[in-house]
Amino acid sequence: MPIPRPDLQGDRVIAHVDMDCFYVQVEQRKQPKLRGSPTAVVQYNDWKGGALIAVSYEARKFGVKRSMRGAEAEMVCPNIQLVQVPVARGKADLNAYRSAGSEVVSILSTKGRCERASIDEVYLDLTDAAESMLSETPPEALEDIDEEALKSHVLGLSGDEDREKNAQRWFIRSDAIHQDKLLACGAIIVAHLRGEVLKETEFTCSAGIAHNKMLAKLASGMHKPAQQTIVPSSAVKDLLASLPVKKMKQLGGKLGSSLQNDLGVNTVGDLLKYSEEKLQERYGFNTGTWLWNIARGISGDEVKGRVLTKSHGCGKTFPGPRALKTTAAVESWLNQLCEELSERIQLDMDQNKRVAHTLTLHARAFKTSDVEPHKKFPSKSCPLRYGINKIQEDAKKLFEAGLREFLGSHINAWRVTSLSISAGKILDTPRTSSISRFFQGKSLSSAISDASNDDIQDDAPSSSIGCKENIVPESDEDEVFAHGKSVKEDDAPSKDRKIDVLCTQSRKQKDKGNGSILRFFSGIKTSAKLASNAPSSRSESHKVQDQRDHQEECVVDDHSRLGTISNQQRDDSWKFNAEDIDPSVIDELPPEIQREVRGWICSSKRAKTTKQGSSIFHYFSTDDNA
Ligand code: TTP
Repeated sequence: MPIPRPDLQGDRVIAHVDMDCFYVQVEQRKQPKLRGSPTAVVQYNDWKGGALIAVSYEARKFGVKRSMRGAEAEMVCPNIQLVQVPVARGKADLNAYRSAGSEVVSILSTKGRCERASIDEVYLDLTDAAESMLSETPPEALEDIDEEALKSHVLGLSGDEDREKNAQRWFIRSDAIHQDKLLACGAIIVAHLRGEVLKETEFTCSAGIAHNKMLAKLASGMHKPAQQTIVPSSAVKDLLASLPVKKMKQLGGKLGSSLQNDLGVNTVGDLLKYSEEKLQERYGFNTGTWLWNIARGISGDEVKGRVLTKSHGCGKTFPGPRALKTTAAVESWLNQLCEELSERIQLDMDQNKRVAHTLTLHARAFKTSDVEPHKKFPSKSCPLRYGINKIQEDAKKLFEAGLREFLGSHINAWRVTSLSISAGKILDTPRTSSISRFFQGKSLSSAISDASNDDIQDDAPSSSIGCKENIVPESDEDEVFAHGKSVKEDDAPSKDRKIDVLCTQSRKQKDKGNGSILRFFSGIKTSAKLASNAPSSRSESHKVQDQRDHQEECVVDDHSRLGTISNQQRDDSWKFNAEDIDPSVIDELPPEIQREVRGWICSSKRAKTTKQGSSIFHYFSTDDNA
């Protein structure tokens, strides 16, 4: 659901930069002989020459469109060069495009906060850079303005023929309002960045420069390729007046349809007829205000400082006769998708020290009889466990859970037409090798517990399957995770773990993983001991837990000691035999944590005591009196 955010209109300078026919450019860089000729990138598939996923601007002139297949494109443009997407594991391998996107991001992120929005687009917050430029070298004082900047399309300026002259005048107008001067500075910075991108990567890109993300995004696509468009505040009303509502982000679906069908609102400008109260009455408080705002070009969405992907996903479609009919076929494809996903999250962990927490499966399917023809295959999530086999195992369980729900009581044959698996809720791990810090950001149980049916959660349905990389996950993925962890794990620990977690009534939220560190050492004879004093040395795990879940009283005990525990007793420590630790469990951890744990186990074996003050000590402090 859209959320309105206050916007300090005009105070920000935001750019949206979008690469031009991106996959084509990546292929043209690989094969320079393709430059300048009509080219399209085709998805791996031999049916009618495969589906086009990127089309060069030269080919577009002939009427070649992304919706075409290779054979159709050849009919309208006989000279077209069709380049196959690289293939790995029987599906498109997007790695080359991903890293090309990263090259661009590393250049664009040098002038301000940068949010990577997809494989080939970013938002930049250039407010500070523009303010500095305006105070130090305002455009009117510049002898030469970047030629590329002067070619900008400035919305609201009249006369196409004198566009450049008008733009030049607009850039150097000394009586311009502060907001326009800021935009002019932003446009000069963007032109410079685009030049750098071209020089360093050989890729062209287009950009929109405005006072917020929504307007910048709308503008970046208005003049392509290799051009930029500026949206001064004075031009916003006209820009939105004729813009079809369905073109707006978040209005492409049901909300947009309802606006059209129920209110007769076809353009964003039509929304101006409705008061905020009326829109709130109809669509609820937040959505109503959001709609009222967008009709006026108001949007306070921030550019989030994020240059890495927010999720990793890989999918495969099985159109027409290729639809999958058996669980064995689904499993075989899932295994391949999971292999790729596992490699990518592992690489992310190694390179960026980030850990993914949620595994989500999306599928499209239909039943061969026409019962419930509109029923969708439910998307399912569970905590993500690292390791190819575990991901494959969990993905299979997610599919089975989804299929059961999809089929319901009907015994029916089914077909799966697409499958995708994604890793979301990716969080940083601290750079320092500290297991305690690692677990702050990670519900460890997600890495070690089975994706039992209790862990499997419904996920928001997605239409994201396809070849375009989804950097930003479904908006409610975080929400799903927040509720997604099995509460039962803590409520009813398995017998062999011999661990229990007691929490007081005042606990507001069910614990998500408090005992997880204990489960980590699943083979251990844990002898939880309640320390009778030293609350100041209260275990770090509990501090973390307290911060996370706002729980006021929560202690770890072993089964033999279940009972009420006083505040004084709350400090917990427990004991284990290093020899009892299952080494395969340690293999699941990130390498630097593994090293720390192994080092600690060795020293523990040697000394039979753990050094006070070690970060690990806080979790696994030994106590011979237990
Ligand atoms: P887009 O930015 O949507 O398009 P584009 O860069 O090819 O062309 P434009 O100049 O009009 O922006 O997508 C970026 C890349 O993502 C595109 O080159 C190929 C890939 N892609 C798919 O694989 N499938 C899709 O359905 C879309 C929309 C894109």
